Amino acid sequence: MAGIPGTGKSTYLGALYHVIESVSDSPITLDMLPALRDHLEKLRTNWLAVEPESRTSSAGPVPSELLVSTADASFNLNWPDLSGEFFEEMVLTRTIRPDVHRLVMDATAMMLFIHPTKITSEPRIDDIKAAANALEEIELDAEPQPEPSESGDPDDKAIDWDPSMVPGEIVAIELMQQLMSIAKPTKLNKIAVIISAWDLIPDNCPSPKVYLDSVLPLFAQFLAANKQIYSIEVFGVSAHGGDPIREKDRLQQFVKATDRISVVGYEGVLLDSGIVAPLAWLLSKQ
Ligand SMILES: Nc1nc2c(ncn2[C@@H]2O[C@H](COP(=O)(O)OP(=O)(O)OP(=O)(O)O)[C@@H](O)[C@H]2O)c(=O)[nH]1
Ligand SMILES: [Mg+2]
Repeated sequence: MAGIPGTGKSTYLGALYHVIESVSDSPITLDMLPALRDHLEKLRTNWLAVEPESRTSSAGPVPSELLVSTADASFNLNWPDLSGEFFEEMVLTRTIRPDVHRLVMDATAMMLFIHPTKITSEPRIDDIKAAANALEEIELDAEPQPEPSESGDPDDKAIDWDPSMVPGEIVAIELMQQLMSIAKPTKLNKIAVIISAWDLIPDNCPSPKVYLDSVLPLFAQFLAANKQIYSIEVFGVSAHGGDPIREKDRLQQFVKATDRISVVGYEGVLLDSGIVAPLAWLLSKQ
């Protein structure tokens, strides 16, 4: 699982662990309780209680190994929970920790997480041009104004560029590009893009396809270009089923916690297999 901080990686893992461990008719089930499972149990407990997850420690990858079965095969998944800070560091400083580098190099499949609130809508070049033209017309009509003084007024100062100002869409592309350049092309085959907190997406955006085309068009083009090399699928995932702070009471009232999960495919179709759908696709032969 890759994604900058707060993109929903740990919440997804907590809900997934609960489903594969305890839902008997799940399309993917856990074969054996993992030897190291304290972290997974904590994630599951928080998810069941609708507690927002705290940031995953940046001390190092939190290991977890999941022995799972689908209808026709068994898999041993090396699935560490990784702090988003590792990925943020990759984008901002172009450096990667050796242990994370090794994990990416050996990855056969990947989930890339994007959280809607981490995407700031940036003005397009067309919008800036239109605004500049409108401003020019106003200035031509207006009385001549004195040149702005070099008074030291902070409003007059240009803001220095800082890597943290990079828009969310560019961060997602840059991160994916770096991960693809590190991963062994002979190993990495499938990439699931997860738009997390899908419950936050307004109703007028019916599918991840529409969301990508309207909010992340450059990222959508980047995915389309890379579909010649990798098998890529996009999912909208609501692991909590709503805002874990504002809607906590409503979410806690579900008799079956798994009923609050909803997962949609690229075209917006609600997927019956729910939280396991992205993993089931990654493990499938198609
Ligand atoms: N509305 C809503 N919020 C969600 C959902 N899933 C996760 N969140 C929120 O998204 C935020 C980030 O979730 P985490 O799972 O901690 O994200 P992370 O990617 O593991 O973050 P790091 O550990 O810092 O890398 C938290 O405030 C969650 O409560 C969801 O389905 N709906
Ligand atoms: Mg986390």
